[in-house]
Amino acid sequence: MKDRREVLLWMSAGAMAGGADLLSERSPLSSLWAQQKPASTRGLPALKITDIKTILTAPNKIRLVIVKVLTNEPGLYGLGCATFTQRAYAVQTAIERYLKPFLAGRDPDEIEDIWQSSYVSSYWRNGPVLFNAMSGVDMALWDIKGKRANMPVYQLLGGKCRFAADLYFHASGRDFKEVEDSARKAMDKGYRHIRVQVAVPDLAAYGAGGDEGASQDEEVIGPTNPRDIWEPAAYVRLVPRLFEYLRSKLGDDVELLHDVHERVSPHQAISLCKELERYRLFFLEDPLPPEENDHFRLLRQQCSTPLAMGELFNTQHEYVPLIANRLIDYIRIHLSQIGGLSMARKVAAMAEFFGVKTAWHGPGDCSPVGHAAGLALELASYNFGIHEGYVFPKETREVFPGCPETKNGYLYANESPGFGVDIDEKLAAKFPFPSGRTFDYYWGKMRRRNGTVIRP
Ligand code: GCO
Ligand code: MG
Repeated sequence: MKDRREVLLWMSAGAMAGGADLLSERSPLSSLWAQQKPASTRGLPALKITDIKTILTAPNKIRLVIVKVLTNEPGLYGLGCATFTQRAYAVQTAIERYLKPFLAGRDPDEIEDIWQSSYVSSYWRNGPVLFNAMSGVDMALWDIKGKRANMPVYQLLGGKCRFAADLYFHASGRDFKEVEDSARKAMDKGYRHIRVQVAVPDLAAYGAGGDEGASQDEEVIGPTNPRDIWEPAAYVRLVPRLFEYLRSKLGDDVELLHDVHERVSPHQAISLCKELERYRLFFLEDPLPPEENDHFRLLRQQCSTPLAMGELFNTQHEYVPLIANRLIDYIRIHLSQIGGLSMARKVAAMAEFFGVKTAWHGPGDCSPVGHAAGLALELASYNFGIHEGYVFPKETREVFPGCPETKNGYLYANESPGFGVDIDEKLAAKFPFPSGRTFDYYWGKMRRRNGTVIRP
């Protein structure tokens, strides 16, 4: 077996090098490859990954996972975001037990190869845990490269196409008036893009400040004992009325957005998007779950409401067809969920050719490092659409010095080398994950009246 493999290797080496000369030398194959090994760094000292740390912190009361890649150059390290808040400890294990030993001693300059080799290192690949772990390392390596080059990462990606990224603000409320008031406050601060969500009376709500479906009692909830009830029909009837109200109160200039959060059937998504056409949305987000990707073709044929999709996507098999078939207007993947900046920059470049703009997912469960990585790409991408705004609380800004700044509805990059965001580890340790339950029991609990669980 060994002989056969060697013969095959010899044959391919011979073919690559022109054949006869190599084969006649009869030297061991390994030494041949060694001779061809190029010097990897010109002018810069050779670097090695010496350690990879996982930092868990929750200054905004949301579990954040940060990866710190350390090098043999004193003081040179990078930070990346690996936040999969619902399964944070699983990501920590993937980093500590698997990626850290796999990458020990590697050259941090080899970002693309580290991504590709980590990707296949588990044989079975993809998935939110492994990709978030890879993202933590990947972003940290870009941060290191920026620091080494003494440049902000957006410079490494091609330089600025714009001075800052437009942000959207989240306005939500229990009724239309509350949403309006919240939107007005944001507009007064200079926001030109507002995402609006309203609670549906008597139903559990998503992102609307009402009952978020987080019943905390110890009672066992299941199909025969449903609690946090959601019915899509009532929601689909309410949303057009919200937009009618807001357009009449706020006027036409402000850009309005909305997140369906995938909780409707394909036919409901189609009629909702058609009804909303007249209110000229900036975009409607996640009208369908990833399991129903093929329905975008029907949706697209029937309405002109701009479609944003994708925070739940993991792999290229999910988002490439939607982009390549021009079925969406905004790609909304979560950077750490697809493996980090290396993958996201390919998605951005591909999307440009199909008229699809970027609107990376940027909620509170994306750390300031994750937001800064998205921002670096946005500044350098021609087809940038919008940055999801998250108002970082004071504690988060203190734990992450250099956290990107919001002014006048824009997010500005920190102009320091790398992503320009650091972490105060001592302070981070003062905000441990919330005690008690190791994850939130929010997801997988909301049900239809008849007990059927809802896909959020
Ligand atoms: C958004 C999202 C989030 C997600 C959350 C899940 O558009 O910002 O839908 O709010 O629900 O990130 O953890
Ligand atoms: Mg969303």
